[in-house]
Amino acid sequence: MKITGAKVFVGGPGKNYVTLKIETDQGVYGLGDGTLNNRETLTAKYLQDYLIPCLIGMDPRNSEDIWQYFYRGAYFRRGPIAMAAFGAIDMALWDIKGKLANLPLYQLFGGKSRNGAMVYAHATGADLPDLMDSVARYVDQGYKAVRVQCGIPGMPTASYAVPEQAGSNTDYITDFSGIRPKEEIWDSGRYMRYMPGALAEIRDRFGPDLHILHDVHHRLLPREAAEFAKEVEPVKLFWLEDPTPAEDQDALRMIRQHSTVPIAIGEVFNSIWDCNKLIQNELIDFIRVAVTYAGGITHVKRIVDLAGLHHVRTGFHGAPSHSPLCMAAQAHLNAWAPNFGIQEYLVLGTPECDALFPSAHKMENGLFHVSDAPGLGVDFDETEAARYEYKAGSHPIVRLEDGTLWNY
Ligand code: GCO
Ligand code: MG
Repeated sequence: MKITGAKVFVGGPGKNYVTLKIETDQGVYGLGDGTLNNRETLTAKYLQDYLIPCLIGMDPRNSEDIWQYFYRGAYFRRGPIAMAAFGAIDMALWDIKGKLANLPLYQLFGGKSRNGAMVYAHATGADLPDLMDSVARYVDQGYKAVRVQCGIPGMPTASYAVPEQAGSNTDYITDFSGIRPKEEIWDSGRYMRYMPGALAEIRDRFGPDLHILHDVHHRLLPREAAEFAKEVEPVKLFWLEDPTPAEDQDALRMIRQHSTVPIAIGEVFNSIWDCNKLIQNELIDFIRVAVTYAGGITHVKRIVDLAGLHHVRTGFHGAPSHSPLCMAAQAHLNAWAPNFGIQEYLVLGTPECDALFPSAHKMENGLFHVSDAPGLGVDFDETEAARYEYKAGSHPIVRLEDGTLWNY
């Protein structure tokens, strides 16, 4: 069996999805997601110029060898662009494998370990009452877990992922449009004084059963994060996410020494080498890698297995930047993983997105149910794809009030 061709599409409804389609001499094709948020053309170029020419003629069933060929062959190892490109190929090869076996991917991993995978939604508010309304809307829809992000009084601009104005009813707020980044102003002091009380009020209002998550988005220093984590302990968060920028793996010790709040980290990681110490030293509770950014199913499954040895559960990244293909790859891992924790989930199911990526996967009452279609269980409509074109975007940058650059 041979790979005869591969095409890359960039574009989509409101997002520049990077979609790879690998074709074979047996008529079976595989699909993969290579969307690297706000740097989409780079993965596409890496695929087109360096990887696809080598793929032609390879046996698509040898997904492990192909992964090693590209990872070792790059010489300059890891990095988000290369790993997202390998991720797209790997996902497409697993899709082919599943279609050849006529089995959904979770069956190839070891079958189902649960009936449905718990997801969490994003509640946001310009202020606390606005946030409470947002949480209530998700609770009414049956969500069992909600991430809460709140505007901070006195902060000169809206902080991470919150709207400027109350009543906007949006579940995810970040305007990435344009090459020149938008700027936000951040003040850790105001945040640390306000947010623990806000979280306590949310717990009081919604009771003990709702799983409450919160994303610090890399904004605190390790000592500040330790203080914050200690203070929010009584709220019983499901997790506290990215309290510090996690490239300093040892910094997490400080937080652990002061608090038992569960820590989730890893959405910016792209290999097992970015999180092996965090996992082996049991400094985190949830690993947040995404199948696209971290080199595909082959590599992420290794991370999941390492995590399982150390009581670390999965909490895969699921921001809207991932296409339904990545979300499907994660859904199959979530159905199988003995150490599954939770899945971040933003409503992808707009009519435009469903038309571009038809699938029978479904979310109901806060649980994601993976379909039994062979492979990833998501298709791609090339005619629909022709409607979209690439639109440049950038992540915002963050400064302190005196102008010092900080972490988005
Ligand atoms: C999350 C993330 C996202 C990121 C975004 C960057 O927890 O979902 O923090 O909101 O900011 O994916 O590309
Ligand atoms: Mg996050």
